[in-house]
Amino acid sequence: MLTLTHAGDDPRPPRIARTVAALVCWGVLLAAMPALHAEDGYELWLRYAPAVVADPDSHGPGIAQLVAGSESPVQAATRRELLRGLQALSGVAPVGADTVTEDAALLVGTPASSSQIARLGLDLEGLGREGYRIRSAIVDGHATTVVAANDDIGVLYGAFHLLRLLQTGQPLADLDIREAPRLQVRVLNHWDDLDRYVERGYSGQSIWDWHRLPGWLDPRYTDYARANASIGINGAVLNNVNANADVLTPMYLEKVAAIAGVLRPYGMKVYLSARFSAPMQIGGLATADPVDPAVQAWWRAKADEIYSAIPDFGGFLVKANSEGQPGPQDYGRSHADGANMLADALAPHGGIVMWRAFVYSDEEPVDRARQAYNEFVPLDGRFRDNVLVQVKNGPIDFQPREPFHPLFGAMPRTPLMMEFQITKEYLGFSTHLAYTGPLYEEVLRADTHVQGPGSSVARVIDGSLHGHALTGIAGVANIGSDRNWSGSHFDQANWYAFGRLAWNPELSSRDIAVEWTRMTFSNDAAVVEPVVGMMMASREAVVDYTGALGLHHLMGRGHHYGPGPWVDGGPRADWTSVYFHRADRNGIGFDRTRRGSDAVSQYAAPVAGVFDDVAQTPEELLLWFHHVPWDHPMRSGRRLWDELVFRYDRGVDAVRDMRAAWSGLDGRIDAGRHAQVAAFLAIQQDEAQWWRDASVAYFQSISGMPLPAGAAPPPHALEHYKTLEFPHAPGDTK
Ligand code: BDP
Repeated sequence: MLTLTHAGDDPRPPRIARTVAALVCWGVLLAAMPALHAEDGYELWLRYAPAVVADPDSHGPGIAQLVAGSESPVQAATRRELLRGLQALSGVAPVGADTVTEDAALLVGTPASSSQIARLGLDLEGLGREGYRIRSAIVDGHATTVVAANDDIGVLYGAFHLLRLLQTGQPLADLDIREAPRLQVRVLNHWDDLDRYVERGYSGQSIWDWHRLPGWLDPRYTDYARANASIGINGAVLNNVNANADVLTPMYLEKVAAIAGVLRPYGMKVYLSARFSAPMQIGGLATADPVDPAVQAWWRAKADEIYSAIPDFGGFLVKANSEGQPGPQDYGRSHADGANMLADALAPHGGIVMWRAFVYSDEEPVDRARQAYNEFVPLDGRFRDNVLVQVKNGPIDFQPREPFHPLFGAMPRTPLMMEFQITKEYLGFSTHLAYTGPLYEEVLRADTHVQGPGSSVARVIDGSLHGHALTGIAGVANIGSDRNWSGSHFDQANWYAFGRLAWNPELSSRDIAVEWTRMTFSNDAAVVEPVVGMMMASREAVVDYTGALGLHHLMGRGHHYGPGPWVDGGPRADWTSVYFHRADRNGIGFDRTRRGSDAVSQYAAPVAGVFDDVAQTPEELLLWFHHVPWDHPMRSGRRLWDELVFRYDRGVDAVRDMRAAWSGLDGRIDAGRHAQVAAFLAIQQDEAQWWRDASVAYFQSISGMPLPAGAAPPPHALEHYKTLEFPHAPGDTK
């Protein structure tokens, strides 16, 4: 007999109660036991720590029997993960079986892999390959939890969802979950070089051990794939956008194929950053002109070669004619010409091109914020169907706060994918606690108004606004060889949040923080509440102590470590801070209104109207769009200068509050992780203070205004801050 249960039914025979009681006892027992090994962050959010059962009655059935195939590599990975998770969470390994024959069973598979699932007749329509359902059901008379999908990979994603429910202490009773990703291509961009240096990386070397590949497959690659699959990330661009053509040589392609083999059972494809001039560097051609037949033939042959080694290769990511990288404009051709040439080479194999829109003129630009829009909007509709244009979240460069990029919504005939930065190049490297979930959420929810209210950036990239089938999102990875992967325990949350929002860009960053905290640290409310409170306040704290009110690009030159609001001169004006803040005796801010650079006009009329009007512009973006006098009245009643100083101080205070909250958790979090976070918070407090003092000293030297009452004068003269040097700061461009 196969029946679906409905909320309120209680089909469980008494035996189940015994199983539940046994499992709950185990759970409670294990929760009381100390961890068998020291926590070092390696296990990420997949620790599968025995759940603390606050209310045993609400815990629902445990899982006594596991019915999961292992015929395909994906099925085998799913089964392994479930066994590992269920055993660790409950202390009892579920009994494996071919069909459901007991209560408290877990049945996972597709209608093709399991006749019991086929007979359930679950509606799997519209779920695609990657979607899934999780359903409480009676299968052949037995109370069962079913994870079903159209394809093995959907089952794997569903299995991770189920494990997440268990890890976060949620009941397994009366489940009826239906999930499918809103975006198709959900990839990490590794800015990793072939010598294992990571550009803007703060967590050690690249995880790709190129020299030892393909002979040595570091088990870390499998754990990387597991972690990504658990949040639905389905691809990785293995090498830096500032690309070395060598990765396309046979020697490296063999290594790439080996990585692809490890990632494949977890639903991940590999992609490569392609250097546009590769036909010259490794192909012996005299040109890389995209209309040259020999160049086109070279790329076609290269694509054929790649696909013969990696049949499911994802495609190319390209940074062209940007910051000195070669590109089609070197030959008088457009970005579309370049992208289409590569797209044509990949199309027969089903590959895609992700062509970056992070471009700004080699000449002295009028306003760097306008450059990408000016170059790309005229190309709308001219890209092949297998091209995604990859746009950074804001018009400058991953700053702690930017308005959404004006390209979103402005290219209706071209699928645009989002590029977020997970590595914290501009938010304190890996020592500052800054949860980027709220930053991502703010951008995704921003309303472009291009088709009236409700035209969110999320709806631009998920294809629903303009009817695109191909959709995607990329995150610049913060992953390295550090034992804890991301350089700090809290930076793992940014990888996690990226994946969850890539799956569903309308999730709330707070909910994601709660989930992550429960899995990473503890289900204890006395931990969850303060930790989530810290996380949710943390990004705004960074904005405050590095430069609030829409200030941007104020960091040290080159390495981007610490404050540098005085940075001027050098090769180009738009690589300086003074270009962006435009502070002088009379005021501060970049006039991007219609009276200024007119960047506001790149937004749809209702948005442009708001940004053009100093009275309507949100104060968080005031100095992004307006140059205003130092005594400009603010909503707080303070004048601008006083408000700025107030915000610098507020940022430092927020870090102090985070430290206090964290020290209150001493004893509730394992000693190793607690100590490292505490030490990093101390670094953050010092550096927040440094940012504040240096910035206040600098801006005061320009404004000539007295410090507001109660504000402490910077302990050093401005000159002191200006002379600090950091010659070996990590992650700098080589
Ligand atoms: C900037 C980084 C630089 C990257 C560039 C990019 O400083 O290292 O190469 O972005 O995205 O933020 O291409």
